Amino acid sequence: MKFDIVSIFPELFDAPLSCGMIRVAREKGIISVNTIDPRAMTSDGVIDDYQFGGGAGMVFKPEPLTSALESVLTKDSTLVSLTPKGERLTQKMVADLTRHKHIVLICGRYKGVDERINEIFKPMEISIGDYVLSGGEIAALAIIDTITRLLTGVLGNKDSADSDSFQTNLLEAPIYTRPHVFMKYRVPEVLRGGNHKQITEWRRRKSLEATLERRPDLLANSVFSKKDFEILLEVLNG
Ligand code: 6GU
Repeated sequence: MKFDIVSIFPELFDAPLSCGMIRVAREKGIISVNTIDPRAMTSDGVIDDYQFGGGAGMVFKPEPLTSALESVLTKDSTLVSLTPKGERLTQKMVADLTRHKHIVLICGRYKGVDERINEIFKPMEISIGDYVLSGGEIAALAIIDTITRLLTGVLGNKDSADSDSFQTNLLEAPIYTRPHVFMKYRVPEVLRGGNHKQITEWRRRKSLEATLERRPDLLANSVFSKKDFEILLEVLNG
């Protein structure tokens, strides 16, 4: 998977792309990441201007972005523009994006990019949530991170992606490691008993409880067994 990031702050990506799983994926050649600075595509260094019609906030000029995009786009590219106006990113979208070969990420700044960039290049417009970032860079990193950890050979254990919250539309059960008593707080006995059927049931119950309590909206897209319904009813009835 190849990523090209179009951003006026290429240095912002140095540390995040040099740590942990992303670093390993780059070292193994599973992903490659390149940045393109639209400012370097100008003769005067100017990449923003006032908006037609008036109003607060500057607009990302179309020419430097177009030059940057034309320098990286091929027929195999998928173009993504990071904007709070975009479709909100979900794990399903991330899973779909793993099938693409080359993803070009446009990091908007200021009030946004000149609309003609959307008209000409027709990018997928993606937002990472209902809040406003000062630019698309952190969102681009979220996309690179979420895609990369799903690519084969990145996670040590394939199961750890399969059991993720949102892959199953349920939040995960609590997890513990040694020591089994810490500041008088004990690990639930069932997890130490070695009965795998009981452990699976306990985790399922905890998942259902947590999801019902914190993210009931997710339950609309979860798949339930008859036993799950019994557990949910029990929880609802206190
Ligand atoms: Cl993709 N960009 C900006 N600027 N703010 C956001 C966002 C993107 N997603 C959520 N907030």
